Amino acid sequence: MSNFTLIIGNKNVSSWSLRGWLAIKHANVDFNEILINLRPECEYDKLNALTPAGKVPTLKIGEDQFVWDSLAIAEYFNDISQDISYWPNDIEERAHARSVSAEMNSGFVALRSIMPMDCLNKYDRPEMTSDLKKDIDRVIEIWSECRNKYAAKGSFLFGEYSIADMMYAPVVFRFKGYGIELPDVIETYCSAVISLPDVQEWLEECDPNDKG
Ligand SMILES: N[C@@H](CCC(=O)N[C@@H](CS)C(=O)NCC(=O)O)C(=O)O
Repeated sequence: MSNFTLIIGNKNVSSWSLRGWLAIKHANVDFNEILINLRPECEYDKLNALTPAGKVPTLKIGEDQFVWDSLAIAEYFNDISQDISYWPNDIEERAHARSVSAEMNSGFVALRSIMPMDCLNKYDRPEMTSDLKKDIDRVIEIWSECRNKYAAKGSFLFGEYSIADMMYAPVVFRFKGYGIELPDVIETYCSAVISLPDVQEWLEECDPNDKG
């Protein structure tokens, strides 16, 4: 039996769960999953009984150690994974990757609330409020800058797949699900994320009846 249990929400709609799940998958470790239904009604009793912060994703290590918040989970697997890359090696690039990841983790409130992630279903383009437009423009700015700077190193934000891509993967599904028009360079980046084997495995386990 594995030492790791990842507690997550409904795969089709739980964007933070997707980030934490991509982080543990990248580590190539065995893990158990516990699914907590967040929709249509949140199973608060189960959520609060199983997680210290009442949030998914939460990683349980052994019987009594917990790591919560998707970025903390990703950092934990970075720390324990000797030969697997989670951040760029270069210090300046790593600082850049950490900055855009932290920006995702703490911001983009309009994008998150007006365009909830729903991996499998399609929705009409929402009304473009100034806050939503600001968030979408900022994501496009971040991704474009990264792709322009690091394209020679690979297909992802910092060339090689990193925590930054895990943090922004749910935004790829938001853009696709709500038909947001994107520059070609961003379309290409979105396709690279969707083609990742780990992302494809997540999609296979999504239930389209779980609605965002
Ligand atoms: N910043 C946190 C956010 C976690 C979060 O808000 N998760 C949502 C589900 S996607 C949740 O647990 N909601 C239940 C609640 O807030 O009661 C992370 O990165 O993990």
